[in-house]
Amino acid sequence: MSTQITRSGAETQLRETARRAAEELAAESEVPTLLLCGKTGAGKSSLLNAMMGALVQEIGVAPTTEEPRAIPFDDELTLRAIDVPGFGEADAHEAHLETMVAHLDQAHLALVVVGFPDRALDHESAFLQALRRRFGGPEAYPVLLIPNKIDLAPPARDWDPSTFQLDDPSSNKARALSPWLDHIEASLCRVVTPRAIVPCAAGEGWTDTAHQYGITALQDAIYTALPDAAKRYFARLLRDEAIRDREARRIVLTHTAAAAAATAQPIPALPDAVLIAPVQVKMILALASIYGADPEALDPVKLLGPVMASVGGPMAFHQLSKLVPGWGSVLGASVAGTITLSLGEAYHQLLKAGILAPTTGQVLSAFAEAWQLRTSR
Ligand SMILES: Nc1nc2c(ncn2[C@@H]2O[C@H](COP(=O)(O)OP(=O)(O)OP(=O)(O)O)[C@@H](O)[C@H]2O)c(=O)[nH]1
Ligand SMILES: [Mg+2]
Repeated sequence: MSTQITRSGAETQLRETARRAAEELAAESEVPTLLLCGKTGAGKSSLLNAMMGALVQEIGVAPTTEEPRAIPFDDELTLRAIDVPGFGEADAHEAHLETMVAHLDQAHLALVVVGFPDRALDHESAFLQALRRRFGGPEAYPVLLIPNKIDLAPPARDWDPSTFQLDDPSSNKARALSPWLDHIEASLCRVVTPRAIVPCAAGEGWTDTAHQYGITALQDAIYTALPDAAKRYFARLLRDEAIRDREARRIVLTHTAAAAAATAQPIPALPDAVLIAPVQVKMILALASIYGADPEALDPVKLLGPVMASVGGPMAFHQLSKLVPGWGSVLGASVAGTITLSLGEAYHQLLKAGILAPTTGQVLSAFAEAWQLRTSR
């Protein structure tokens, strides 16, 4: 076997590895889908808009269709929200309940929204009972409970979300909310254990950020409750730095574990760097996609060339191997893991800085920094 890999041969191989990784990523990815549940006027559409920071659903408009609708987000990306109009309307409740439960399979989680000061929760409770019957145990299906419109608790005029604290006993509003929140919990949590209870104020419109409360906590709770397959897409969609950081960390750790596993049993005659390269390629493409880069449209040589010693050139190889003893031959699981971890952290920092196609020099210095931080601990 020739050890002399030509540069163009390496590029072709890298493109092929990247193409396969992009295909795998696309196949593993799911569009986040939320089932919205709650009476008309509870603020379902308002919460969705506040969370997305955009008008994705009309507010305060009487439902025009009895069919559940999936709501696209923008031309390129979609957040699917299944909104079943007519929840809790006396004459049609049974039929709606069935429709909603039938749609739970298509959704990743259900949001149950209750608007202050609603205390009549029989329909919400019936929905959760039906959900529980359909899926078994009290925690079998992810549910988020959203007490909304907390700004309306008396004194309604006294609303400053930047200083408001739900557990402040000296706040009249917090004292007025407490029995209402307890009532929601007592009525609904004994049916299903929600993944989180997130008190919110959606404001009077999605641009009314000065009066919103709990929206970041809502984004966070949804991210946490989504299955892994939908998390990356959600992080890309939200454009929220904290959630993107969380997702980047998740991606880097998952691939670090995969790289360590790939090298745990050395395969004779195959340098470990060859074994972990596909894992690293996939990790970097996944990271790039959080920041809006489409893995299929990226030029993998530009993005990944700098880390692949054979493509990045002898200089890159030399500098990397100075940092990483044994690079290119046998690495061992912990070194392979640390290389992958450092590489992931390096690319994450570059992507955060808006660098989608870094130069060899940029990757090397970001990698060196991450590597030194990791190995000096
Ligand atoms: N003060 C206040 N008003 C809110 C809040 N959330 C929603 N609203 C208002 O309540 C009304 C109903 O909100 P929507 O978001 O349309 O309620 P919905 O649950 O989507 O209602 P349907 O689509 O009819 O099922 C609108 O006038 C909103 O501006 C909130 O947190 N505080
Ligand atoms: Mg609505």
